Amino acid sequence: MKKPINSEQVSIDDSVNYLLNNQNQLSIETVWDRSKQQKTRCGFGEQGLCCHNCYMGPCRISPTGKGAQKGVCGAPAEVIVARNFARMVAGGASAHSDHGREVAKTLLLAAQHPDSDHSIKDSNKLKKVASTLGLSIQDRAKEDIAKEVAEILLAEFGQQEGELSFTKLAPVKRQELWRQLGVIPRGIDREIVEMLHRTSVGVDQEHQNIFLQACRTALADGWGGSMIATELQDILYGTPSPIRGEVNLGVLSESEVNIAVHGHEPAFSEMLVIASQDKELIDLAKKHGAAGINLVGICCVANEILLRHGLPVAGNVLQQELAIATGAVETMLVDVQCIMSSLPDVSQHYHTKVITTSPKAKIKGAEFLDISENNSLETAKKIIRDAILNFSHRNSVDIPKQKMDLVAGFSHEAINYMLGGRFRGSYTPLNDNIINGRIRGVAAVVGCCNPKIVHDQGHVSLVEELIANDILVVQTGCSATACAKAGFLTPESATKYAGSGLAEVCRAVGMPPVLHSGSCVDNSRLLIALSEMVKVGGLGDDISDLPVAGAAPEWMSEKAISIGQYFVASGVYVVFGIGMPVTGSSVFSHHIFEECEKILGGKWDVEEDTSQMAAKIIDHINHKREKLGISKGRKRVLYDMAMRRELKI
Ligand code: NFS
Repeated sequence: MKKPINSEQVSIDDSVNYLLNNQNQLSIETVWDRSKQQKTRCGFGEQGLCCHNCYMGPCRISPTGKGAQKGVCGAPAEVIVARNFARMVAGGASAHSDHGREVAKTLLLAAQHPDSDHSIKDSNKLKKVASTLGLSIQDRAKEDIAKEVAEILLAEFGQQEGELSFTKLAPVKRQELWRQLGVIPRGIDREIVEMLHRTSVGVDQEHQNIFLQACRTALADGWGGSMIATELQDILYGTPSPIRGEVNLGVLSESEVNIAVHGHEPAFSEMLVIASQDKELIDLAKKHGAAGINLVGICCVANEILLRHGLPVAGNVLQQELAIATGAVETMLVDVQCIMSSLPDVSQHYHTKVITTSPKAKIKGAEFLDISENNSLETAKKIIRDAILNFSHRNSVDIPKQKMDLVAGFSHEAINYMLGGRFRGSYTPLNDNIINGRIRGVAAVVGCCNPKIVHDQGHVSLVEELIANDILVVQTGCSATACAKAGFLTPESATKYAGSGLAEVCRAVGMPPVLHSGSCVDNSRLLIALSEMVKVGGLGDDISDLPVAGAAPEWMSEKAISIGQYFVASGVYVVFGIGMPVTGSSVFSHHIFEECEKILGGKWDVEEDTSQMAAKIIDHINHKREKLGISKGRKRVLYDMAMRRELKI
């Protein structure tokens, strides 16, 4: 049943509600206004039944069975739905992977030009990645190793045959299954191109076969493009470890020059971090009446600079326009992905300058600044200088007071270290606590926000219920930001919100019950963590044996579909909120919601009600525990409305 959207309440975050009330008076259009203007969504599109892959159409299939049941080419509903779904996977995989490609190019630059602005920060991680690739590391300069690592991984984008190197990190049984099914990815670009080819008119016409290539494409993302992005970013900028930070629009400063970075690629943000600490620039800011320079982040790039530098996060994807509407942002820098075309329009009402730094993403009304790789630090300094000069152009400033403390930085290395200590770092204590039942299981709650439902509520209410049921939650992306704002990402929240078993473990280790592992490409960290859990032993011999699940309660992006698909193909039960554009075909829905579990050990599910979603995850985890023989009769604690605290941020 569809939940009604409360027109009064668009968010559980009071900073959002506060600014929306204010900006309404200024008649600024936001994502919620535009969402409302769309009125009822196209039912064919919502269920995946519209095909515009050729111009004999667009064709649409009647879900009631009364109208056309085939496209002009003869494609039935399940083929049309499968093709549309697979193209979303390809779109998402391309976004993460093109990001990964840029990181690999930056690593190559850092290796070949140690005097450039980019350098190798984490030699240990470099050696680890090099050994995964089978390279000898003895007596070699780090630049030499990095050059070879970058060249090998860059070649994997265009590789035609073979297997992507990082797939070796998966449990052996999983690799064998992938080989047997013919879904082990050969080359990253190759799988995406083949997916697009096979879903163009008149090619692959069997929904199961389309789904398998969608698995291979998604695996090329999770164990390829995204993992390359994550691993090489760690080499260049440091592997995250627990770090304190602050979140929500209240991190914007009334007295300082505010510069917001928004998007996904951390290369240039890292330059801004260095530049923002430049004494000359801080002095210049003071000369112009500001108390200092405040660099904040929005969306996934915020998670990158939070995890590595503890810099504040101003908000998640639906808060990008509102950051400008505070009147306190001198400059907003955007690169790629999740950036709304409306930002320059909103900025017209204020003094904010919107600058796009990627030649791949020009935006009408935004200034485009070409960041040449060789002088990016100088460019970063220039941007900050301009922002300082813009400080005096502020009109009225209205920053909501909401902000919250958090601890982030739980890379899989950090989890290893935290649980097992420096000398015997391992996942054994986590597995032990799952086996002894203190921790019931692990859930990854990730993904976007979507104005179709109350902002942040899906993430927060789901996670609240999961941790109350002793499920350790790992998070990335906008979902992590939502839960951070709700206060779940502090060690103290274990006592407040977690069930007694999980709370006990968290208190012993000093960790929150909700672990922030980074941006969306960092979901690849979770794949490695799951593989480590299998390798440690005691919980089966494949990812599909683990008592774990994945969820994206407020998803909207193609990237989320690709992430979901690579988790399913890796053996995980994945449940999405809002709805999924596959429900128009009962045949394809049955395949991905039921049948595929027999093939892959993982499957998709969709559930709009977050309490039901929590119930499904808990039931699934209990079922896996039973199969492992570690259930000890644990039942789900029903979490009724009386037990639920008022969900407010
Ligand atoms: Ni990922 Fe969604 Fe975007 Fe990041 Fe946020 S919307 S799928 S979380 S910022 S990519």
